Amino acid sequence: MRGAVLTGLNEPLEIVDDLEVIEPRAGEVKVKMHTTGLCHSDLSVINGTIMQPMPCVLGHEGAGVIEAVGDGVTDVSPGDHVVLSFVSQCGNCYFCKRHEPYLCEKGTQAMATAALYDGTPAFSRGGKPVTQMSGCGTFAEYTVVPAGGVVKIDDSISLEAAALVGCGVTTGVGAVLNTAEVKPGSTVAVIGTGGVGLNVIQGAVVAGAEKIIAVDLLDNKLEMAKQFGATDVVNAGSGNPVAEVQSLTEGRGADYTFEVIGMAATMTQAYQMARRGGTAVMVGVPKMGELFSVMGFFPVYENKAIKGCWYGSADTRRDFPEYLDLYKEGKLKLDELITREFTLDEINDGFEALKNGEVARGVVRYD
Ligand code: PAD
Ligand code: ZN
Repeated sequence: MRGAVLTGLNEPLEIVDDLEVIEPRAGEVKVKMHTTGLCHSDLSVINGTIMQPMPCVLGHEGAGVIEAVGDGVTDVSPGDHVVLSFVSQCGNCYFCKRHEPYLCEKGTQAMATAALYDGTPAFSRGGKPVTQMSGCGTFAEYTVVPAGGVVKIDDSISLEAAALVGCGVTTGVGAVLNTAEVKPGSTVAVIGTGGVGLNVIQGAVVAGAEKIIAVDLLDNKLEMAKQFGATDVVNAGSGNPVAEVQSLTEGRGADYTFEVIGMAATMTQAYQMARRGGTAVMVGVPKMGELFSVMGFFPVYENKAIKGCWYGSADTRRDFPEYLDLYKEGKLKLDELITREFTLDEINDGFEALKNGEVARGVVRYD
């Protein structure tokens, strides 16, 4: 079958047609991929910001149809439409039992090793293992994942729109509703309004935020931000974005701020843009080893919280259907997030478009 494989850092993905995938074993499912989104985290694996063992089939945001299930799988059956979760839920570990399945021990191990629960990946080429990003590997026509790594969805929902729920939507909307628990009437500032940041903005609209300030370097992204609900925009390239957010909030700073880029400098800005008693949420994934600085005095004196946000603090079984209901009700814009569609052969062009800031989300369709 066909797939896109990363064979070396900063190399274009290699489009291959000799990729093999195992049949699902006990507790695993095989998915025929329909659509996959191109997320900045994939780009971060390509450039070494996020480490995954290579060769690796990238892709962690996708939707498709169950092709086969292994022994003991009862939640889904062949023909079911599913969204893949980039942290699978085992249901049994310390975190799953405490309703923090986004931290699932087995799911986290699968993510770190880019493999299934037994440590081996589903893919191979010429008899040699090929890993699967985040335990998913959605840049292939078929993938095999743990049963707790898929969530069944309503057949009537477009699989293109549903694919985005696998990462960008769940991370962005969840950062607002689950991680920060933004209160109605609040002021929110979002630094970085790409595929994930736009979902923070629309999450803030759902939460009833009154003022939503979008901060980005690109005017086209700030235009998109307005379409997704930003009430004010700040171009970070022209002036001091912290001062601009302060002046838009009577000098106080925002109640909640979100860093959605993954850079130390903007993490510090997110901290500084939050008001006393406010909350700064870190969503972007910085390069390992990068430090961000906040003077020790301030979180104390300002009674300010710094929160990390992994996968929108999601319970995918609860949140995927909820976000798709909001989409059906017209409260979440998913179709509008897809700026361009690419074929698998064009996937490297898709990443160029993401790098250049041309797209909110690009997607690859497999039909
Ligand atoms: P994206 O490339 O679509 O968006 C990033 C945006 O940041 C773009 O619009 C840029 O123009 C903008 N930007 C860049 N530099 C600056 C700056 N200095 N000031 C203001 N704006 C700037 O990426 P994305 O939305 O797909 O992903 C964003 C980050 O979120 C990235 O680090 C990704 O790895 C991370 C992510 N985290 C999780 C999680 O679970 N925490 C999940 C998914 C993605
Ligand atoms: Zn992602």
